[in-house]
Amino acid sequence: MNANVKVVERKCFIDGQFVSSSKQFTKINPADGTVVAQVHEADKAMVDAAIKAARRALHGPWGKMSNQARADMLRAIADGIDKRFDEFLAAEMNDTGKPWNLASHLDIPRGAANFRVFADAIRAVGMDSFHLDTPDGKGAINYAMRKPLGVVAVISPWNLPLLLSTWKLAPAMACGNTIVIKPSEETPSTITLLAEVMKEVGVPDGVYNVVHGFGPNSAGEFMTTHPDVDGVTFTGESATGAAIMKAVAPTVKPVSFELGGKNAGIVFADCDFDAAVAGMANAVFSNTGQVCLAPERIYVERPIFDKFVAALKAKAEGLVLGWPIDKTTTTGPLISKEHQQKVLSYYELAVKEGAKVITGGGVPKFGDARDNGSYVQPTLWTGLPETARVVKEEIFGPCAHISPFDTEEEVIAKANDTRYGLASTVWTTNLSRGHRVAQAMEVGISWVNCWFLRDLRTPFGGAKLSGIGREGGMHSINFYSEPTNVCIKL
Ligand code: NAD
Ligand code: 6OD
Repeated sequence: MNANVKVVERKCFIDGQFVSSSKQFTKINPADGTVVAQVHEADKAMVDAAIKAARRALHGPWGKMSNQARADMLRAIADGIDKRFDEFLAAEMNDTGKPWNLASHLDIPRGAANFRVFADAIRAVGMDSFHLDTPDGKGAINYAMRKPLGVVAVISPWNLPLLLSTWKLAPAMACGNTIVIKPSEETPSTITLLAEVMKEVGVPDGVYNVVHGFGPNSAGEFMTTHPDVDGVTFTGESATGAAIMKAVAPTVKPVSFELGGKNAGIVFADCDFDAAVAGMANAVFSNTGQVCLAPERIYVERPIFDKFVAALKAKAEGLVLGWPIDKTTTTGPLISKEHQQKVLSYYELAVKEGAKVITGGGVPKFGDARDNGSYVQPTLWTGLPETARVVKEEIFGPCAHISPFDTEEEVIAKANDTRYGLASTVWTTNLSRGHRVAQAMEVGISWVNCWFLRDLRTPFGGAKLSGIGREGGMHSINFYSEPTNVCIKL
């Protein structure tokens, strides 16, 4: 019932070659608990070799290539992903248990689109130029040029593996950097397949290196503490971001961090009700709730509260928890047994904290191999105070707590009463209120009457514990380049 039952080897990719390691770990398909891959874990020497290869490549043909030529190569990579679409799709589904519907419409197409967007962006960039008046009246001209940051370490999470890795790889490569990437230990496959594409389209050896492994005392830490890495771009948990910040401090590397969230969804009584219910159901349950942008806190204006809770409950109960390959499946498993245990611990905590369980709260029973997987029931609660841990902490599962509110001021204060600041989604047909509330959110991304609608040129990132810096369009180009000013006395 899986997309591909063969156990594959996922090797590291260093200086244009696939490299084995004597130390390996297994990757489990979370839909049924079967082994899908043997992954070669990079030791310290392999990480060092990858960083050295990246350093050499920086000064090779890649470093001398025009922006136009690099943009063409990025487009060729995008075409290469498209050509092997089914292979990428099967690999992503086997690693994550994502439903076919989601991976084929979001993860793999965005993997290719990220390269095309930054191929365009690098062709469109300009730089500052200033004329300076000088006492001799002759003046000076200043112009800034962009150089690559250098060797960039990319560390990515498991929830949208190809999408989120290429979201960083593409702009970094567009700017002429060389890469050492460590995908999550849970999702080694698509980033390894991408190495084959890089080779096929002629990306020079050493430009793209893949090291597999974990965080502490493994490839992640070896990369972040390495003195010859010039910048770290990371997506993952806020606590991991804090650990990486400490690790990079002695060598003063710039960081770009996209971290966790505890996002608010706000539904006003004047909303388009059906659109709001459908939109919020998608936002809460898509990718089994494993989206950093998902609203785990929903606030609904009191006059429509009961009706909204009933309608969202019906949506949750209409989800199809199935095999990833089945095209009718809407909801797959969580990424792992470990994550399933974490989410279930919050399901228990919610009850202990006094929640009313509107739907779900446990593990579904299938009577087949999916019972060995990591599924949980889509779950909704009401009745918790704002101080409850379930309302404060990121759960990263298919669940949300729903509270009523009475005034705009009240809901803005509640939505912002969190240490996170990633995203929000507001539902209203009142144009002024839409702007007002969206602007009042202390977040990096504020949606009105939509969620996860992306224009890849716009700034993306989080406030507070949700991140440092912004990526997207010029924001990415700015992070991945080192501007150098040239001043010429006339
Ligand atoms: P994670 O932080 O556990 O792991 C992310 C990556 O960091 C993995 O590759 C992991 O091996 C590595 N890592 C772990 N410890 C490390 C260390 N000490 N040094 C170096 N590398 C280390 O996150 P996850 O569980 O893979 O992903 C889920 C989290 O990511 C959630 O908190 C979610 O909100 C967040 N996320 C944020 C965004 C965003 O854009 N803001 C996007 C997706 C996911
Ligand atoms: O769409 C993107 O570019 C992006 N970074 C999405 C992040 C989703 C978090 O899970």
